[in-house]
Formats: sequence, C-alpha cells, structure tokens
Amino acid sequence: MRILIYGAGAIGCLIGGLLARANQVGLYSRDQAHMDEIARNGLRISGIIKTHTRPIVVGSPIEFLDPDLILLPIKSYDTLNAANELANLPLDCPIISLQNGVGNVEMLQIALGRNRVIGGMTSMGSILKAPGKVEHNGYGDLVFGYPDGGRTPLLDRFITALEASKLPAEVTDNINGHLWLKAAANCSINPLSALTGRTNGQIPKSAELRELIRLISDECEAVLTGAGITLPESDIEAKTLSIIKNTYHNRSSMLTDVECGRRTEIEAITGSFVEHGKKLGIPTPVNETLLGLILGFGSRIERGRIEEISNNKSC
Ligand code: KPL
Repeated sequence: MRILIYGAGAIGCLIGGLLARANQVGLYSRDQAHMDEIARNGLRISGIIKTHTRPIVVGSPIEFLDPDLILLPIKSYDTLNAANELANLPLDCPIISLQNGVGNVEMLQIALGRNRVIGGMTSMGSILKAPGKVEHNGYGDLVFGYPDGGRTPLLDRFITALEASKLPAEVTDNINGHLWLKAAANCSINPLSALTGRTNGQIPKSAELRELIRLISDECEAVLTGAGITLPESDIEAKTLSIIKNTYHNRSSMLTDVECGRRTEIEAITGSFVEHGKKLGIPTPVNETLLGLILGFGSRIERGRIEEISNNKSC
C-alpha cells in the first residue's frame, strides 16, 4: 500500500517505520532535523521491536503522489490546521485520525467530509529519543473504525498490512467508545506522569497516585454514563492499569511535552471530561484540578522557561 504518515512523531514513526518494510510509506513532519536525519540515515527503531527502515521523507504532503490513505498521528491541537491543509489538497483518499483525546474525528469530518474520515485508537508506547530514533516501549490496542460503523476493502487492506508488519490491529463498529475509553485512561496516566516525572509504570507505585487513578476513573465513568456513551470495556480503572502495565517503561506523551516545553493535549483529554461534566451537571473536581495544574505549565513556559528547556538535549 501507499501510506502517507502526516505527523511523523513517536507513534507515526513507529507505525510508519514498521509498515515501510513492506509498503511504500511517506513521512511528513515539520521537525526538520528529524526529517533530515531520516532522509540521510533512515529511521532507527529500538526497544521491544528493533529495526532500521527507510521510509520516504517528503517536504510537503503533496510530494507523496497517489496515497491509498493518509494516517494522521498528530497532536489534537493541530487537528484544525491539518484538516484545512488536507482539504485544500487535490486528494480524495481516506484520512485516518490516530490521535489522543476526543473531538478530532468530528473536526476532520467537517473539513473533509463525513465518509472520508476513519477513527483510530492506539495505546502502544513509543517515544522519540532523538532525531530519526524512536523507542518502542509497549504493545497496546490498535483499533480502527468508521464513525458510523462498517468496513471497506481499503480498511481491511490496511489492517492486513499492519498485521504483516507485527502490529496486531482490529476493526470496530464502536470507535467512539474506544476513543473515550482511551481518553479516560489518559486522564490518569498523562497528567499524573507529567506532574510527577514518573514513567507510566511508576505511577501506581505511589499509594497516593494509585488512589488518584481510582478517583479520576470514577469521575470519567460518571461523565460517560451521563453522556450515554457505550464503552467497549466497562471498567475504566482496570483498563488504565492494564495500559500502564503494557507501557511500563514508557514516558507518557504529556510528560515528554512538559519536559520539552511544548503545549500539552490536556484540553482534548481531561478538558473534554470536565466540559461534558459541566454540561451534564456531573462534578469532576479531581480532573478539574489536574486540568488547571497542567495548563499552569503553559503559563510557566510563556514566562520564560524556554531557554532552560532548549538546553534539554533530548527535546
Ligand atoms: O497514550 C499514551 C500517551 O502517552 O499519550 C500512552 C498509551 C499512555 C502511552 O504512554
């Protein structure tokens, strides 16, 4: 297949790199040093799966001609810009959102058309170690589905390509439920790791943080029940602990974001639960506190931590 990865970060490079062994994969990212390194020396994947692959580096999405599909593993706050850019390209292939948080699929559908967008959810653990170097730190779900359910030969071909690349994947009729469940797990893992500097596996080692996982999960469950969202698995706390176990050595994307002075995805994750809770009259005090604390990192960065952060060589 010809697959364009629009947003070649930690997850995009892991999936794109593995697919590139048997498919034509284009990688696009605005991180120039990262793209230059892959163009010169290829992409190195270390950790659980180890490999060295050579995806095609493109300087703009349109350089990768006639893709069968475009995979979008981008930050949730970049969705609108990407949707507008893709809407202006002379392409009509399906776009697969593989993002944290909720609301991304709907935003893409407005710009690109209802039937062109496929939702995706992954709980794989991966971090970008340095330009051109990705570490695979854990297996997890890889689930895809049309917002209205159903499947197409193209989606089936993509699933087959993933499985042939050592990436077990499945199709669901309830992608919305999968996205909310994953977001509920992220409500615990991401802010708690970002605020404490702990890897995913270290979070529940603290009795206090373990108790917070319970409280956060209960709040998320109340909101989802109130909103009438059907989850693929009903126990949010158990799902969170299972993702933590499977990505034990991973540093969450939010921890990496605050360490590198980048904006976080807290609004699309915790913010979505707080907002729905408010609309439904369901209190979410723990999530609301975490939302405020993580947003506080943003203001610290604006007030001049940039120089200190830019000395951090892993960013
Ligand atoms: O989604 C993740 C993230 O870091 O954003 C998990 C699956 C928790 C991996 O760390």
